[in-house]
Amino acid sequence: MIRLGGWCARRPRGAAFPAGRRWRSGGPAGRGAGRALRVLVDMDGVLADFEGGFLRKFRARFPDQPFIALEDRRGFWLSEQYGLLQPGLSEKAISIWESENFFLDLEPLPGAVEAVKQMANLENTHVFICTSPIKMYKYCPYEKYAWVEKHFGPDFLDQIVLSTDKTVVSADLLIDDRPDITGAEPNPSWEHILFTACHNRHLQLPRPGRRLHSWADDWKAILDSKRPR
Ligand code: DGP
Ligand code: MG
Repeated sequence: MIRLGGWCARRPRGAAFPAGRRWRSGGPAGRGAGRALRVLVDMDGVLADFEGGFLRKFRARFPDQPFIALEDRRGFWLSEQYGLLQPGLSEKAISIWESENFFLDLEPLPGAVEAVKQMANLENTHVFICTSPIKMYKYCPYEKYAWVEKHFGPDFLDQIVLSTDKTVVSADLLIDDRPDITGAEPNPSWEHILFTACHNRHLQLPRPGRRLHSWADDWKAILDSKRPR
């Protein structure tokens, strides 16, 4: 569901933060003291190439099984589409992302790391990586933290929000590849910007839904459209 976001607590960022801690939220300026824009950026399918990483490991582990090429992907749930392809294939698919090093080995999507680092350095902008872990928690949560540290550095670990329900997280924007983001809060504060992925590129968005087609697209204009005039 795509919704326009409302107001949420904001605080200024920048000079008041300690040197070398540029991305850290909070700081001496205090809570709610300013008008910083808060942006939630999803991880799988937006920063990390979940679909590409999955297909590569699925084909390596199950070379004799049918698979779905990225251009034929439809629907958010990979396991559902694989289950329709052949009985038992859904379980094989799930076993891929439940394996050790699956999340850690994901490649960043083109331009993602550079864009989010730039975004986090903008004035009056707070960026959080908001990601839903899988229920099989043996590797996934640890590897998501390790992935962020590897690609963004240790200071960015403070910006991680792990939540299976993103509707209860308040922000101005949520950039996410999942088309239907629902949860306990029927009116999330954020506007959902649908990040284009192989599984959602064919969908017609209900008005006034907006897309970010890739990190080469004008994400700064989307942020600016939400800033107070
Ligand atoms: P997010 O990108 O934050 O919406 O997280 C989505 C999570 O769901 C991510 O860890 C990958 C996982 N996922 C993707 N496809 C499937 C699926 O078909 N079944 C299950 N159980 N999880 C999936
Ligand atoms: Mg995602």
